[in-house]
Amino acid sequence: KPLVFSGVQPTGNLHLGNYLGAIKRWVDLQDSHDCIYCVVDMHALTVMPDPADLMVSTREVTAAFLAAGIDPKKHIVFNQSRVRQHAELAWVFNCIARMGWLNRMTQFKDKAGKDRENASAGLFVYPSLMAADILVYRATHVPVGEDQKQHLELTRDVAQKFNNDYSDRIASLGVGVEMAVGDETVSGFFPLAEPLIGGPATRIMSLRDGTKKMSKSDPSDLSRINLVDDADTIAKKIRKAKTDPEALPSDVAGLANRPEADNLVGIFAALSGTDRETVIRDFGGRQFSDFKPALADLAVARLSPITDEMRRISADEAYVDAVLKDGGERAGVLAEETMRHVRDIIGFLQD
Ligand code: AQP
Repeated sequence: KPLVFSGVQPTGNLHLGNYLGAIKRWVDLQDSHDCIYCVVDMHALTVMPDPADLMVSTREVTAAFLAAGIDPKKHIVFNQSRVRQHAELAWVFNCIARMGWLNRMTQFKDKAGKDRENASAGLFVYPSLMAADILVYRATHVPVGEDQKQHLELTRDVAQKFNNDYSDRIASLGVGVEMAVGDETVSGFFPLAEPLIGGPATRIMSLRDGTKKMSKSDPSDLSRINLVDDADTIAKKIRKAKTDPEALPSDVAGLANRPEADNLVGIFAALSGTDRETVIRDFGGRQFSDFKPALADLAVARLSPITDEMRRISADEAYVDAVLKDGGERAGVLAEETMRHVRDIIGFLQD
């Protein structure tokens, strides 16, 4: 079975973008794949959260995974810092990745802002750690939102450079696997992991500005629907969502250059498990005053059971901690298996 890895940072309230772009799709992959889902607390450290907040968020994100339907017995759910091999492999990858590659990362540019000199070095090398998260399990598929595409490309570049730089060692130790690269079949140690980016919700936008992605760090709470919002709050945020004055178009082509309309239609499609075409077939020509209440009802119907379940699970701290501990132990075994090979390949002496 192909192996899936993905993660979410415990840096605040999870929102509809995290749910539709990532977590909901993780749930769908459970039957067909072996999955490792991670609360990436080491990534969260790049913005130095308050320690108490980090602990609360780590448990909350775990509760969201479980409430959304991820089965921690069949699959692995854990917090990243428990498995030290992520940090170990990230160091190796810091020595593989080139400054020029990291300099091109748009997420670093966005998050560091103008004051680059003051950004943490951790924020700069974030993509090396992300590559390590995936490759320490030699995962082949990574379901993420569109915003992570560039980081996934860097992960493939790191894997490819490692495979090339150490090709002789990989061959002499006999630890390579055959993989397809374009039309060729090549041998390498790390797979070139594929991003799974698809469906109507790859990039959910802010409810206040259809050109900005919905994000945890947006100062306006009205810009996002949080997974912990109650029904009234969800309905209010959708009612207040920015729109243009036109009715919905009669075909999807009419959504071009109408980012707010496109976003709300995409959210409806993702929540109802359909596509933009179906939503436009049902609502084309209707005013937002008709569409928004239908969207609010749908969002409440889909999210409320998850929110309730999240609250129930969060209240049982001992259970959440036990899930993370068990997942961490199982992940640690897999990660150590990879790292023993990596240490041999690069020439580190070990027992
Ligand atoms: N708006 C979005 N639409 C679709 N997918 C999204 N994701 C995030 N925002 C959207 C996906 O959610 C997963 C986890 O993201 P993360 O929390 O690890 O990182 P992030 O992208 O930094 O999340 P935020 O909410 O946008 O946080 P800030 O405000 O800190 O930047 C990823 O798969 C991501 O693609």
